[in-house]
Formats: sequence, structure tokens, C-alpha cells
Amino acid sequence: MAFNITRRKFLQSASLAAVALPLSGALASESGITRSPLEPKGSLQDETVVGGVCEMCFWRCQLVGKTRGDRLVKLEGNPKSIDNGSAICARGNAGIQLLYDPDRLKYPLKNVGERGKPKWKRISWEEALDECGSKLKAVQDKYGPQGLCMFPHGSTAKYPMHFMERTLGTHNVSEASFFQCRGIRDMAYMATMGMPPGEFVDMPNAKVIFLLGGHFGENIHVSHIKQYIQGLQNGAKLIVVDPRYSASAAKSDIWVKIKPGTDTAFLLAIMNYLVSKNKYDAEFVEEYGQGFDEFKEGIKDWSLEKAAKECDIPAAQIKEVADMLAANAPNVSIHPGRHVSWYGNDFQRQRSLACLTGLLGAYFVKGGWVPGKEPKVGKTSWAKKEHDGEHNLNLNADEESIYPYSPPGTPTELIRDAALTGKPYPIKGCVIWGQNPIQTIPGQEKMKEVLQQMDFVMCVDVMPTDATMWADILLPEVSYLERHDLVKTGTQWNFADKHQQYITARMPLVAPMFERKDQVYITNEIARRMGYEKDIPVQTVEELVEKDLSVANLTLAQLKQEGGIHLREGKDPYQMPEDFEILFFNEDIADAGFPGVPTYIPVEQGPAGYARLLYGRVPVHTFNRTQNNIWLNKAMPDNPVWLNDQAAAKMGLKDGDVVGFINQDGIKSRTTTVVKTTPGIRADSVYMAHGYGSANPLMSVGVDAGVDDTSLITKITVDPETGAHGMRNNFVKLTRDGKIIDIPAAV
Ligand SMILES: Nc1nc2c(c(=O)[nH]1)N[C@H]1C(S)=C(S)[C@@H](COP(=O)(O)OP(=O)(O)OC[C@H]3O[C@@H](n4cnc5c(=O)[nH]c(N)nc54)[C@H](O)[C@@H]3O)O[C@H]1N2
Ligand SMILES: Nc1nc2c(c(=O)[nH]1)N[C@H]1C(S)=C(S)[C@@H](COP(=O)(O)OP(=O)(O)OC[C@H]3O[C@@H](n4cnc5c(=O)[nH]c(N)nc54)[C@H](O)[C@@H]3O)O[C@H]1N2
Ligand code: SF4
Ligand SMILES: [Mo]
Repeated sequence: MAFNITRRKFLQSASLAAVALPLSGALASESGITRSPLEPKGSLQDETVVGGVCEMCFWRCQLVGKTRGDRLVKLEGNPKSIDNGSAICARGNAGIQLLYDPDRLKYPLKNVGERGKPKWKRISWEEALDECGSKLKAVQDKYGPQGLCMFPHGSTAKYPMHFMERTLGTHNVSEASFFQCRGIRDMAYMATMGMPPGEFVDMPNAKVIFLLGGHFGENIHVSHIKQYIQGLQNGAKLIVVDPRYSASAAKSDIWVKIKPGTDTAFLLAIMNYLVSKNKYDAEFVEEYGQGFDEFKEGIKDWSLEKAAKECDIPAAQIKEVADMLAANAPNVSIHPGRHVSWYGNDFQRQRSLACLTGLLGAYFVKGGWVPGKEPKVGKTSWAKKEHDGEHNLNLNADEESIYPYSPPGTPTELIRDAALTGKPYPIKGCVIWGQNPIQTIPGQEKMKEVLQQMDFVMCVDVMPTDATMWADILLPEVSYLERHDLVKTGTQWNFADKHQQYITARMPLVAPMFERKDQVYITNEIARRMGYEKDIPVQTVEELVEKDLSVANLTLAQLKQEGGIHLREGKDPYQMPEDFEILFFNEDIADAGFPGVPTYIPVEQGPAGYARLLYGRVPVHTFNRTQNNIWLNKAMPDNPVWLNDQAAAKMGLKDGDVVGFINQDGIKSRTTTVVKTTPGIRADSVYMAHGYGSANPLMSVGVDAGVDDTSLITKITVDPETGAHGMRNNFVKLTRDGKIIDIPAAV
């Protein structure tokens, strides 16, 4: 009986609730869903635990955890942090719901069904490790180490990756962060000014912030967003180049609603205008530039009018952008971008961005590109052994690089093609660790065929995902809230006048539950079983972290005592390195048979009736990895497709209509989503958030929610210089009640 309660009992429960509310978070209580399978044990006194480092995405904000007994009840930014400060984003907050997700992997599992249609049987760690060790060894014995491949991502994947690369000796690892994300950017900037650019733009001090296909506010990295907002508050003008009215476009002074795939033409026209009107930083170019004459000559045909036609935007707008940049140079933040694997012609666009930064003199100046100087820490890992031949798929028969500007590792497509053809050699063993290659890599069916032909597939993850369905053995890892792992460093040079550096190391905020294990344990136990006992570099993950910290004269105990973060004095970040130069024309690129001056390579246009499929981030999810998170699912349960309002009117569609997709290859989406009509997207494109539409029924919250964009990206393009994927060359029509609806291009 609801009211049959004594006054004393009522007061007791009311005061408990009052304590519980702020700690367990309003969302949990409002939704009435408590996913925590256990009540706290031990002291009910709330405590603050320091040393957390978030990994709900890869920005790694510094955290403190509020614990009650043995339970973690809330996450906050570490107030000592000079990076994110006490702020964390929605995803960071929701880490608790990953920690206690009842669907999380708990025990080692063996697939006694089929790959792709698994039946899971719980097995002991002993049996799981024996099986992984012996199966990987069998592949190695039969095909050589090159018969093994790996799809890694995230902080814990480095240690096993180094075991595979350096000790076992396979070159066939393909990191998502390189081949589907930012590898092109890093290589293009290295080929232009000698360094990977990170996202090191001094936005707080910028007079203009220039974003090309990046969209802050949807793409969220806490400290970066803080810097961006600080810049805008300080009066920076904002230029946003995006076919879609993004969260950044909504804050912009100039929104360039560019035709997708034409950005390089746009950049070349800006640069040609600056050069021909003498509006560039001639002194800077004279001092640091190489190959400027070839560059000038190479881009001279790019008039504003020519680019305007190509990019489907007014010539006057290109001029306006160029003039705004020139008038505020050198204090301009030309953002290098992050996810830049767009069209398979992306190296040239990234080179253009690096050259534009040079033309404006915007390297190592206030408001420009400023990398900051990080403290030195160790990099303990497996040692490189001698191997017979590299078996590098990226070398042809004449030992020349196929993709000379490939980021480290092997281009994904080379691994997949070798696996499917057996040429130049078979690839028969696969380790998937912290990556979801089914939803991350274009060509989903191809990926499935690659995994299907393996002798053995093992997967280490925290959740059951679409990729884990393809494993023979599936191992549960402890999450970032329950483990030691990386040492993280950074600087805070651009918030204040005082320059500071920080060093932190991820420490557990709470003890692991069930039978989850960490990366050092798992890797070492497999290595032992493969006969590499003697090569094991550290026995525990704590030992690894202590070794790395010792290089900076620090220990975990000291870090803990200092509130989880060690601060030290930084160095002036604006000092130009001595040998700095900008290769406007790069002879090596030309010698390798590619354009040495940034060049526009047009992309394929879609057939009539189809629109280009674009995708991107939403603030409350990270790719596919947060789809089963109950708080984040509640915040954005599916991914509506953005459809130009006039096109929608012609198609007879309105907001909320349920639709599916069919692409240019006749591939249909497995699930549906709803329409969002808006003038904020070009009529030649549709847009949806990436990472939805999971097929794994063990994700009780995320399964079948929204549409999987990757399933529609079946046409595979590869950037010729780097071997990284392009993903935006696919075109779709909508489907409704079994009927296919053309998308009109002209509205
Ligand atoms: N279509 C399309 N494809 C894309 C993109 C896109 O926008 N659209 N974006 C690209 C970009 S920029 C990137 S960076 C990549 C990202 O690609 P992925 O890194 O593959 O992305 P996630 O979906 O986060 O998958 C990571 C996997 O790691 C697991 N995981 C999470 N935490 C841990 C952990 O602590 N340990 C272990 N072992 N596993 C863990 C997750 O459960 C999930 O299965 O995707 C790229 N691919
Ligand atoms: N909330 C959240 N934040 C994240 C992540 C996350 O998963 N969730 N992931 C992190 C990671 S690893 C990465 S790499 C970054 C990615 O973040 P971004 O680098 O910002 O990349 P996307 O999210 O892919 O952004 C796609 C944008 O490009 C636009 N676009 C599409 N085609 C074109 C074109 O041809 N030209 C131009 N100019 N624009 C185009 C789209 O409309 C969209 O606005 O986000 C990071 N931040
Ligand atoms: S940006 Fe958000 S999800 Fe990413 S590390 Fe920071 S708090 Fe975590
Ligand atoms: Mo990324």
C-alpha cells in the first residue's frame, strides 16, 4: 500500500532520495530506469576518486568519479584539469551507463554457431586464451606472420598491436584513426610543413576561424569546443564551408553552402586570388616557402568564376572569404579538420589547407596554427624483432610503394584484397580490438567476406556489436573506468598568458566486475601460449604505466596525491622551429607520380534521381559505440535523414515520415528512419548521423535503431596518395512502403 508507511520510514526514505538524486543524475530518476544491476556494498559515504580519463571518445578528458561503497555513481571533469576543466560532455557523463550496461560483455565467449549468426557459449579464460594462442599460432606456422591481420582502435589496442607488428612481425594492421579518419590529414601536412597538424589551432586568439567540413557543436571534444567558443566570444569571425547548415554554420558569419566534393577547387581559387592580388604574406612565403613559383603557375587557372561554377556558389562569396582571411592574416585559424576521408581525392585538399595556412603566414603565430610543446613521457611496449622480409602489401614487385603517403600500418583495402584473393599471400587470422570494422569501413559485405574466409577471428571489446558477431572467440575487456592504461599529456598554452603542461595517467575509478580483464593480461597470456614468453615487456598494466611515467620523474602514487594530474611550467608555443619550411610544390610527390602542386580532382556525380549520401557526428553519440547507452539513446534514439525541404515537397514527404534507402548498387537499408525536412541541406545531398542501425540483437537498446550509413556505402574509393578510404561517393534514393522515390536534383 502506497500510503501505509510510518512517518519515520517516510523521512528515512525521503532523506536517502535527497542524497541519491544529485549523484545518480537527474536523467536516471526521470526516466525511471535504473540499469545498475547491483546495489552499492560497503560504506554509503560518498567519496571522490581522482585519476579518471574519459574514453567515451578519443579526446580523453580528465575525470573524477563520485563513488558510494563499491559503486561509481557520477562522473565529473577533474577540477584540476587545464584541458576540459570540470566540464565533460553528455557522452562523458553517460560513461556510467556503459560501465553498468547489463548487455556488456562479462565472460569469455566461444561462438558455437556461425560467424555472423553466432551462438555464444561461456568458457573459462584458460580455454579462451588456449584457443586464441593455438589458433593464431597455427595461422602463423602455416602462412607466416603476414597471414595475421588486425583492426585496432583506442588506447588499449596499442599494446597488442605492437605485439603483432613488432614481435610477431605482421605489417597488416589497419587503424581506423588513420585509414578511415585523419591519416590523410597527417600525411598531407607532413608533406607540406613537416608535422602532423593535430587540431592545433589557437582559436581563442584568432580573428577568423575557418572550418571546412568540420562542425563544432555536433563534433564535440570538450577543450576544443571551449577554445572555439572562447574565440567566438573574443570576436573571431567564423567561416564555415559545409553543404549543410551545421551547428557551426548556424554561428557563422559566412556559410559557404558548397557542392560536396569540390572543396579543393574552392581553396585553389582563394589561393590564386590571394597570390594574384598580392594579398598573401609575401615575407613569410619568401622566408619559409619552397616551390612557390611552380605553385603559382599550377593554380593560375583557378579564377573565382571557374571555382564558383564548379562549387555551385557565388564568385562574390569566394572573394568575400578570401578578403576576410587576408584582412585578418596571420591571426587566422585554418582548421586542419579531423575526419577527412571523404572522396578518395582528399590528400590534395588537405595539402591545399596546409598551403593556404602558409600563404596567410598563419603558422606559429597568435590565432594561427600552434602545436604547443608537450612534456616527454615513456613509450613502453613490445620490442621489434628481426623478421624475414616485411611482406608489406604496400610494396609492389619492384619494392616501390603503391601508396607512398600511406599513414603507418597497411591501407585497409590492401589487406582486404589480399585476404579475398590470397594474393600475394593469404590472410587467415584476424584480431579485432576496439574497432567495429563492420560499421566503420566502407564495403560492409566485403568486410564480412573477408572475415568469413579466415581460419580464426578473435575480438576484444566491451560491448556486443556488429563486429563481435563475426568472432570465434570474444573476450571482455575492462572499461576505461576500471583500468589503468595510458599516460596522457597536453598543454594549455592558449587559454591564458601563462604556459602550462600536464601529465596524467588513466587510473581506475572503480573495481572491475565479472571476469573482465585488461589488455596487458590478455596480450601476455596469448603471447605466452605462442612461445613469446621471453619477449614480454611488462607483467602488468600498472608496471607499463609506471615505466612511462618514470621518464617524467613521476609515479602513479604521486599523481594520485596531486589530484590525478601533474602540472608543470610550459614553453612558449609561438616559437618557430629552426628548420621550418612549407613545400608549396613538393618534388617528391611529383616524382612519385602525383600532382606536386595541390590539384583539384573532380569526383563522380550521382545518377539522376539519387542524392549524395553525407554523414557526420551528433553531440550525444560516438560512432556506433554509444548506441546501447540508455541515456544517450534516450537523448537521440535514431538518426533522421535531412532532406531539402523543396525536394521533400516535390516528393510528397514531410517531417516524421518513415523511410528506408536504396543506393546506386541496389543495396537497401535493413532498417528505417524518419525524414527531417530542412532548407539547411543542398538538394543534391541527404545527410544522416553515422553509427546507427546496429544489427546485434544482444544490444537490447541500440539494435535496429535508425539506419546504418555504412551499409549504404558500398562503392569503395581509395585516396591514391595515402590508400585511405573515401566514403562520400555513394548515392541514395528513399523508399517508402516498398516504393522507391526519386530525389529531384533541381528544386
Ligand atoms: N560511414 C562512416 N564510417 C566511418 C565514419 C563515419 O563518419 N561514417 N567515421 C570514421 C572515423 S572518423 C573513425 S575515428 C572511425 C571510428 O571507428 P571505430 O573505432 O571502429 O568506432 P566505434 O563504433 O567507436 O567502434 C569501436 C569499438 O570499440 C569498442 N570499445 C569501446 N571501448 C572499448 C574498450 O575499452 N576496449 C575495447 N577492446 N573495445 C572498446 C566499441 O564497443 C566498438 O565495438 O570510424 C570511421 N568510419
Ligand atoms: N559527439 C561526437 N563528437 C566527436 C566524435 C563522435 O563520434 N561524436 N568523433 C570524433 C572523431 S574521431 C572525429 S574524426 C571527429 C569528426 O568530426 P568532423 O571532422 O567535424 O567530421 P564529420 O562529423 O564527419 O563532419 C561531417 C561534416 O562535413 C560536412 N560535409 C559533407 N560533405 C562535405 C564536403 O564535400 N565538403 C565540405 N566542406 N563539407 C562536407 C557534413 O555536412 C558535416 O557537417 O569528431 C570527433 N568528435
Ligand atoms: S569529449 Fe566527451 S566523450 Fe570525449 S573524452 Fe571528453 S567527456 Fe569524454
Ligand atoms: Mo575519427
